[in-house]
Amino acid sequence: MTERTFVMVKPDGVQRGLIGEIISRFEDRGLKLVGAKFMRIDQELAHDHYAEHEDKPFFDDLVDFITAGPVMAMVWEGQDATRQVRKMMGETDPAESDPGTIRGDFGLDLGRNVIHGSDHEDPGANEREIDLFFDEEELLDWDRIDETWLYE
Ligand code: D4T
Repeated sequence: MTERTFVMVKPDGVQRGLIGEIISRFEDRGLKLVGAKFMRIDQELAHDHYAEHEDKPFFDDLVDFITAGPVMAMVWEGQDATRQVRKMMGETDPAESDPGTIRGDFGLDLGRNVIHGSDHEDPGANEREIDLFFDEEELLDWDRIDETWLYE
């Protein structure tokens, strides 16, 4: 089932020069980039995005971190995209992530986990997050030339 998912290279990933590497992994996999925005998250957006963690002890640090520098917000499209991106990202804690995953290859610390992707176990999270970060006209419908060789 083709779907769209929200992905963001967090401020640590941007500062460490990992945007290109991360985009390459999704492109190589066959996922299609349909939206991208290099931006700074303000307090209001940070609170909306992390609303589910508002009561957690790490919430203030999380907001400080995600607003500390630019992020690369993206929408990727493909078959089972939300779940496949999460698998490619690894576990929330890089220390528990397998080598070969993004967090397993580029992170060591839970509070600096490089990338965010919509939770595939939270129905509607992908659409909710896409709506939070993008206007409809910022998302493009287009065909990758290799699509007939990516899908049966
Ligand atoms: P995000 O949302 O950043 O992609 O991470 P996950 O979806 O993988 O994990 P999450 O929502 O449970 O956590 C959000 C964010 O909070 C940081 N965090 C989390 C933290 O600093 N301390 C903690 O104890 C937890 C659970 C890391 C990711």
